[in-house]
Amino acid sequence: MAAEREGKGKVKVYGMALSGNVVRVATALNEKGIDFDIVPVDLRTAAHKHPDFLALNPFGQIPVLQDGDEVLYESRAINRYIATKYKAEGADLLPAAASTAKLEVWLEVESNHFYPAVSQLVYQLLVKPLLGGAPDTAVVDKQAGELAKVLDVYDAHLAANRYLAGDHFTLADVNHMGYLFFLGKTPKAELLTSRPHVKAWWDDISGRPAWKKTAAAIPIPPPA
Ligand SMILES: N[C@@H](CCC(=O)N[C@@H](CS)C(=O)NCC(=O)O)C(=O)O
Repeated sequence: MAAEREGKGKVKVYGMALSGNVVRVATALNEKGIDFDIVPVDLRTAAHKHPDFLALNPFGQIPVLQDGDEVLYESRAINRYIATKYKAEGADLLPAAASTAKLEVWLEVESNHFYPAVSQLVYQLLVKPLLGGAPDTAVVDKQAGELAKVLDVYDAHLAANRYLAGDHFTLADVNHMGYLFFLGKTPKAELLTSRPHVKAWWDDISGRPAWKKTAAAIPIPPPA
């Protein structure tokens, strides 16, 4: 454990392991080998709108990270904090040898292109049925079409790059993993498996021991 962490208590992640944004943070913490507890915040009971939780995140969204005196929201900012503060722990997610330019571009691509399409698809196909609802087929078709176009770009990029930032696994890969996992659990999993370079990338990064630990804590069966 990092020397800086001594005496500060265990890291806490407020949220639910069924949230892709919470899994994003869990992925980074496990890559760093940082022990943490998930403090349950159940969206189904609107716990994220309770005053106690709004005191941690006034936007009323999960995840929130508590690391000693530091209380942070916004999963991508949290992951940048983890990668920077604990640079020397576990996997270096911001390695000097990686292309900084590609790293920054693909962090933005995740947030602006991948996430908007995949999160809506996962919500319709996985979360809504778990909550007892039915997917809206018009939304599913539209978002599947959007995601297909986005993943075509990934496939071309990954044909020439082992990881998103080039030869090295980085924060850019980490930030995708939760939603790639959830996509793989939907009837639209072929969006992931039918693109050879995207599939090879996912097979590679999902084979990492830290990811296996992250996936094992998600309360749906791991990918076949
Ligand atoms: N930009 C935020 C998004 C967080 C987010 O959308 N969390 C969802 C769960 S996956 C949530 O709390 N939804 C409830 C709400 O928005 O009221 C982040 O990356 O942390």
